[in-house]
Amino acid sequence: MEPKVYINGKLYPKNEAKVSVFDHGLLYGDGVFEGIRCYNGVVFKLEEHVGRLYESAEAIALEIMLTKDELRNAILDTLKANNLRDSYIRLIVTRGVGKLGLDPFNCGESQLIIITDSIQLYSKELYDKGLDTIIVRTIRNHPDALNPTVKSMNYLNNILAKIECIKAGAAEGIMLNKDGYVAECTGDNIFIVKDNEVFTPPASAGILIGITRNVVIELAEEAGITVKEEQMTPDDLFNADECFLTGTAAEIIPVANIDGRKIATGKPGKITLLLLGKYQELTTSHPST
Ligand code: PXG
Repeated sequence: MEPKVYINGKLYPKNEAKVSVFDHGLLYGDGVFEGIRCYNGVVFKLEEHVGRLYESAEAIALEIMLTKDELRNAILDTLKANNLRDSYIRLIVTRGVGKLGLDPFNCGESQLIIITDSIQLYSKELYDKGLDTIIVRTIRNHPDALNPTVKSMNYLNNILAKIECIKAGAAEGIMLNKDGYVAECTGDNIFIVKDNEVFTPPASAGILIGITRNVVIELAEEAGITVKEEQMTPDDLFNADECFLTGTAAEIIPVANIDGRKIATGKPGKITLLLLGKYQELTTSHPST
């Protein structure tokens, strides 16, 4: 069966799922998006992802033509039409079809696209071994210029960082903010463990507040582990006992080394593995519907 893509209330076969070249999403990267996982027929953290999509849209003065309820139903219907129980769901809301020129208010209605597919950011082997990473020179967007809490279609900052790390042969790039503090990776949040406490950069470091990040903080606290949101420097990373990354697609993945420097033994650490186990319990323990 050919995959079907939802565009503005209709399902199209994958090859016929197209948007106009005059859509400001394409012309100017003017839009917002979300990435969500469905595990065994249950959409993981659906409320949170839908909530963040509406907040991102609000931040760029973009109206989503559906209510949150209608959007949730559209997601579930698209999964059903594709007969999927395990999937990566990509929501995209573009500014809509307009004229050349920046003015977003000459565009028609915003366009809503729902793609249900799969995504694998890192190979299975890397989950056991940990990632080779580098600190990239591309500075994370200044939060006062383009707020990284908005999950916008403007990902050039992250793509430039990704190009840098791929050219250097690394699996992921760690981005610093304009003050030299650690922000996040190109598409994942970052955590370290030091003396049995968990640390992650705060919102003020200029990061996307990852939904996986929030789940991991909760899981750690439930396990009696102290979590601190604190500014951290590259030295804090090099001196960490453990380091791992989080994201909807990546889930939790250990970091083996940064700029060629091993994190402790270079093997996934015990708190990383504990949290990974708890995360997997959460994503597999849902009753199937
Ligand atoms: N930081 C950035 C910059 C991200 O884009 C995360 C952190 C993790 O957030 P969540 O909420 O997923 O825990 C992201 C996640 C895609 C895609 O193509 C999306 C992301 C990353 C990589 C690919 O849908 N966003």
